[in-house]
Amino acid sequence: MIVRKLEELKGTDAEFKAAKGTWTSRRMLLAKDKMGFSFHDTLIHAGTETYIHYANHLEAVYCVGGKGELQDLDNGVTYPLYDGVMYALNGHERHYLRAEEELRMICVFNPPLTGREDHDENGVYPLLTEED
Ligand code: 9YT
Repeated sequence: MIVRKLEELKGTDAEFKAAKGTWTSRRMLLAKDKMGFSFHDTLIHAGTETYIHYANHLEAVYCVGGKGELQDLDNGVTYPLYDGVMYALNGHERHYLRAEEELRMICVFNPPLTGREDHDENGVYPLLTEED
């Protein structure tokens, strides 16, 4: 069994801040844990906009705090985000995340992240494995 506490991840490599500064991901389970998915507690910082395209991953996200919106660029629909809203990117949809107030998002990725991934200029995470 694996038990981890958010307070213990703070200040370690598992607390990953995006180069663009719009989000911070506390990566609680990673590829090395051999669960088949990774599990993150992510903060999308207030007043930011992030363009994302997970071309190589599936992601489900559950908002547990804050206020913002998700814009699906593939169908043009914008969804409000607040505590209790879940979305799953089952079609690699290009999207924007906008945070009016800091959003707290619980995320899972398949395949699992290794912990070093950040968005490139196209909003994509590279497909890394533990061997990379
Ligand atoms: C919800 C979302 O995609 N936020 C960007 C960061 C990502 N979830 C991560 O790496 O934790």
